[in-house]
Amino acid sequence: MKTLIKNGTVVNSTGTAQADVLIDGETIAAVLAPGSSLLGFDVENNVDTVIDAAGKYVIPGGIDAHTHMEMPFGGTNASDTFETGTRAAAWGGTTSIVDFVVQYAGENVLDQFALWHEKARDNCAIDYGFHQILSDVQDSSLTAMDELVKEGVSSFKLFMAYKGVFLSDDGQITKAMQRAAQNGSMIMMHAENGSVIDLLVQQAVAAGNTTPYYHGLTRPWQAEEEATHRAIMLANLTGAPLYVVHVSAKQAVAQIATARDNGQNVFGETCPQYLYLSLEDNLGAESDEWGSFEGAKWVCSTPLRSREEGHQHHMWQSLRTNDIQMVSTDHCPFCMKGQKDMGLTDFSKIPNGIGSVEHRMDLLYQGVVDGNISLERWVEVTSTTPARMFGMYGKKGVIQPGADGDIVVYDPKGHTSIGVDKSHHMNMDYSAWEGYEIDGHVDTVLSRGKVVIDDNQYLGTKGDGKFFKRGLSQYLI
Ligand code: DUC
Ligand code: ZN
Ligand code: ZN
Repeated sequence: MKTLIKNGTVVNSTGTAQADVLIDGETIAAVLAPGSSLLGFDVENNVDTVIDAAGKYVIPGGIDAHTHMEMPFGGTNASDTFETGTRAAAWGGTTSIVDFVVQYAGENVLDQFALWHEKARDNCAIDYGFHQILSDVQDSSLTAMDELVKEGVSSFKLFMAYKGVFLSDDGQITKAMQRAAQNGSMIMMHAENGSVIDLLVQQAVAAGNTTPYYHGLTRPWQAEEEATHRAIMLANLTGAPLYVVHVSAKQAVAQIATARDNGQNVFGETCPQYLYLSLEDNLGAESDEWGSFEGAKWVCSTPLRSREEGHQHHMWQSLRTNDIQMVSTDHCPFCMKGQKDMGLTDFSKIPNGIGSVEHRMDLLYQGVVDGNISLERWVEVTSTTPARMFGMYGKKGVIQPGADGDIVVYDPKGHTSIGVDKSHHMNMDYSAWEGYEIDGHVDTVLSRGKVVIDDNQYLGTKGDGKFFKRGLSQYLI
């Protein structure tokens, strides 16, 4: 099967050019000068399919490097399965995800890795890889880290919060970091001071402050800044590279920027919710059927931050200046009915998470329209950097010969209205992005050369997506 995408504007993170893209089977064969002829050979009349991308952007498929499909968490499971979540991702122009294998205390890391393969295999609409969560860091977990690197899992997430669920203490973190420094893998950190948060939560609930708004108030920016600083110091001590996930506080960004300025291998990720949404959303609206509990729709950790304090503006700026390197979603969806409502009388029982896997490319493109980032930076933070950060670049994250045919044809003159009755394919009974209007549209999506979305139709099949083995981060020397 040969496909030609002609007349489009090809946008890579390195620049933009008018070019035609030839895909042979699953792989990009050539990027051609417009007109589709190669050494006098007429390409257009020798392919099976021609996609006319005139007036549209042709970009590498999005890579969401932080998702939690069907994750057991908060007394329930994230509501998107690998099947529903990856299909929704495809709808939104994301052609790869990196999800997290979970190891809770006492569990065996390699057993969990096998279990997650079972969950994902033959179910995904797009390609997928895995990071590994470590909670207690047993001796067997350290040897498993070496094994997993060989299996293409080259990044390990640790938590400084969620005591009794995920939390690793500083000694355990240091041990895992020492191993990462030896085997070249990346340490990913959920950086919030869990003990402080647990105390503030207990005090709030005891005082009768039980609405979702208190979720944000009991996870203050100081708890994020302190943990970010501590993680950076432990990484400095051990020599491990550090990737701080879901950064939401401007003070945490400053810690990351300082470490980078000092030459340390420290990287920061933010998410669309920290660019657009705010703590005030956790107040909910009395006009909503859920009243103030509506605020539960936006309960996630790290929490949304106060708009008055300017975190959102600062986060866009940090993306522009590369103090923050990339944008993932932390896609961890829960329905209001039967899941979020477990915390109706106590915010601490609301499962933490927001679903955005479908909308990340659009929401970040709106940042281009609004003048917050350039077109090339859009591609960089949503595709190229995730590919390089997590050892996929060359096959993913770029339109060049030899890369996988993961391509999105994006229409800057199109429009996307987000909401449960509009564009919404995630398995959730609400949208955290209800009412958002995007000045652009995902027209066509190819996953390894196969058209999976076209003209507002899903044309793929579950199982199209394959597991990919990742190499070490391409940001490290
Ligand atoms: N934060 C969330 O909001 N959900 C899943 C885990 C996490 O760290
Ligand atoms: Zn986290
Ligand atoms: Zn997460």
